[in-house]
Amino acid sequence: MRTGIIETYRQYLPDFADPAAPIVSLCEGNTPLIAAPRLAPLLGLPKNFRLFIKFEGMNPTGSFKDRGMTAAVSLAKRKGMQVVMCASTGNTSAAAAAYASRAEMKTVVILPRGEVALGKLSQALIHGAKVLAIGGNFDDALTLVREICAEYPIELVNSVNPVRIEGQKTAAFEIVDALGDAPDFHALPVGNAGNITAYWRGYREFADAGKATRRPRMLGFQAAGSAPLVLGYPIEKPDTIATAIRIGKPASWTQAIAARDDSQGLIHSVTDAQILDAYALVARTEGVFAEPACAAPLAGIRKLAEADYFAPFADREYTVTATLTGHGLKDPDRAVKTVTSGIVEVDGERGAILREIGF
Ligand code: AN7
Repeated sequence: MRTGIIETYRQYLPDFADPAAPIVSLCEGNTPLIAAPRLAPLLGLPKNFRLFIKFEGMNPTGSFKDRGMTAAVSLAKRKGMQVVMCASTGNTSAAAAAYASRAEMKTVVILPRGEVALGKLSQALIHGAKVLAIGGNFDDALTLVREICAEYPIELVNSVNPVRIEGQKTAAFEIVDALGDAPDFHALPVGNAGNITAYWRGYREFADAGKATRRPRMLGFQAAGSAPLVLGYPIEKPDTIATAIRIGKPASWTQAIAARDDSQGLIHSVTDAQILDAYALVARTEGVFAEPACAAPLAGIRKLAEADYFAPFADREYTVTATLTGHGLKDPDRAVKTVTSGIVEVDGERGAILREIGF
């Protein structure tokens, strides 16, 4: 039975050591680790590499944010807070609104106007959040949220709230539990950089606990028009079709660089065209529909493979895991726009249909 990440991993979550303290959960986590044997060679991975997709779109609100939000909202409730607030490119707002509703709390979300995928917006609205759309971008929204939460009794539930990272590290635990060890490489999209921070912590903790014999190289990928960690300076006007990761000043900058360097990994960028290619490819070859930002790590693996990055690792079988952070249904417009073959209008009779499908 699904119990949610806090109950499953309580012994590794010091904030939740007391089993009597109530938690707010939607049975998040326990997401599938899906083998991707058809996609792996198409991305150019060598034959001795196995690729797995950690599909975080299978969480209750359709993204990895639920892991952090069960933790953040549980603590806010325990503290007696009545309102939670976040800036968001969409997924954080959906998760905050869902968990806060369950906790009988109010949610205020600040979004970049016109830049949030419809699925995410619909979630925040149906859960009853107060949705405020500003003219600025995500970074501007986060600055406002930080200022307001510092002065008023409102719980900030962005990943600058440390318990969010604690919740999100459980995804790395699940991967180790599923594989029996840590992978050799872990690829994921990077926006505000909370998740790469969380995974690295999770992998380190499970290695320290003796649950894994190794720690993976962390491979982070940003969109080219929105790649401050790659360029080494903040971006004032980040731009990419992957709206989830359109972030120019990542809050967890230092931690992301530490994860990269301590793991002997890298943070690279991929173009929107490469992202869209990988987005369609994983859907067609493996049946996994993830939102565009999630394709960044797949596009990144392909780019690395083309540059022979994996070639030196030839002495044994290697495992790569890639987190696909959110569900494709979050952004259906993008899917419809991406597929140029589109819909064929046909007369509603056998002959016309058979002609169209070549029988
Ligand atoms: C699908 O919802 O920042 O590097 O406000 O929605 O931990 O920020 C979302 C980020 C990757 C980047 N994939 O993760 C928000 C928000 C998806 C995302 C990221 C996000 P971080």
